[in-house]
Amino acid sequence: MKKPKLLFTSILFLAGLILAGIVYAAYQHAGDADKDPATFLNVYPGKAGTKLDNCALCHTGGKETVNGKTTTYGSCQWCHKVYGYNASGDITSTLNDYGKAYKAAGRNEAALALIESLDSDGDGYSNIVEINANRYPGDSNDDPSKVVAPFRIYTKAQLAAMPQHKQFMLMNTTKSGDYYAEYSGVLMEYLLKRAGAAPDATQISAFAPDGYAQRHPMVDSSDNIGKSYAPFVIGPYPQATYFYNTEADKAKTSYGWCDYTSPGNVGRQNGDSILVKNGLRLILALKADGVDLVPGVLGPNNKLTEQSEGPFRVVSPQKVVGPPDQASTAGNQSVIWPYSSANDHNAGFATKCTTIVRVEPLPAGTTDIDTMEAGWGYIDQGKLVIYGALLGPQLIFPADGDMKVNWHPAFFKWKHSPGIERNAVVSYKLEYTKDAALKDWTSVMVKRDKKKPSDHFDPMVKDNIILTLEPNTKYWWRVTDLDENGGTTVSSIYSFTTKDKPPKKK
Ligand SMILES: [Ca+2]
Ligand SMILES: [Ca+2]
Ligand SMILES: [Ca+2]
Repeated sequence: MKKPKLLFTSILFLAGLILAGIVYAAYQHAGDADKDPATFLNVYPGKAGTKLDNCALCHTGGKETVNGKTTTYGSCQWCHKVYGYNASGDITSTLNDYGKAYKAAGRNEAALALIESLDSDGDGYSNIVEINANRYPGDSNDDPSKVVAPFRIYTKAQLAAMPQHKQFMLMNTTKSGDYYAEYSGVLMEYLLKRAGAAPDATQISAFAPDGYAQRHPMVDSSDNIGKSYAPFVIGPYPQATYFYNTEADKAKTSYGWCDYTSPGNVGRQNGDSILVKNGLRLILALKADGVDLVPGVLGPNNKLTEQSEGPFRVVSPQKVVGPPDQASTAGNQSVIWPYSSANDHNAGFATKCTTIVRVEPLPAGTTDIDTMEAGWGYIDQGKLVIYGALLGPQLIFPADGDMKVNWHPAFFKWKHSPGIERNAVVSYKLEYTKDAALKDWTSVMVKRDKKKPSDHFDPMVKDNIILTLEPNTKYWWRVTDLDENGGTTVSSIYSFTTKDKPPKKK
């Protein structure tokens, strides 16, 4: 699919703020919110599809503490909380310092030029320097000195080769119509482990190229309910009950709201328990009812067409088990299962056309990948990016803090990142420095030598390298890998000190 020119313009910015529904609200919006991203792209056409072409350019995330637990929200969710789906809140309170400067300068193309020389977020880099470097001018934690966070890329074939989990389940929407289906794919918990997600990661966010984003805490908690609820990654959801009623059945009544045509419905009766091997889980679905998910296609109104949700969709079961409820927009609510905002509309948390999974928090000194990389092209190519808190190569020798290390020759050894097969590494970059400020690195590229796969000194076989250093000197070192899909991760930084020169023999 070709990316429509104005796609991001019309969808990403302030996505979903204006509409009344929760389900897929981020896929659609209207009115004033379209104006500002168009203005930005008129002045900076080269920024279309970059990470700056997003709500986060002008809007901030936020934190909320409830019962002593602080939850952090991305810019989309924060706007939803503060501004509300009915636009009743104060939108200006969600603006970051760049957004405020733009508003104060007149909120037009001239305003953007006027504020170029300012350093709105006070991080030491002017707005235009940050924009040129694809760094957020309204986020002091993002600046041109940051490097792109570690990432892995998975192809559909690789995902399909992982253990597949099947679950027959209800997809309860707010207003689009409900259905039962058997979704199958990779457990998100398993996928993150395979990608080498850091053990201290707290949550992930799933992104679609139209700007829809949904966060998922790694573990559930008792206060993960109500307005701030988000489906969790690790462990099973409650066993579900099958709800059937002829009144709800689209095939039986003119005002029915649930599609019971999936083959998995056959033989089930109202009130039956739905048994799922290994339990209902948060999955990255590849198939529904055994058929590959239809890759995302935008309709004429810039919304995903009804049936397109693939090639990958994060699918979240209900945490609060309940029946399919009537659409919120239906006039007739005198039905067996009327709409209730208290019901778990799990389909609304299930990110259609997921191309990016961010593992949070981002490691210190890193910044978001550029979303253009993982945009609509990734839908067409069937690729998924996982980035953020991923473990890189594991350094072995010299160990951190080692003293009296041989320098002539110096021997380095490491192990491939736990997020990758050893033979999927294309090259390593080993860097070392004497600079305690960790700025002036010397790098050595280490490539697989296919002609000499058994060479003792081939670091692709041994994951090691031998260099000559200086005596009695403190060094720092790190290793960055590059995998066959173009993904890259970096190790921790270790330090060591070389031994003295031996005394001269007489
Ligand atoms: Ca700045
Ligand atoms: Ca900045
Ligand atoms: Ca419903």
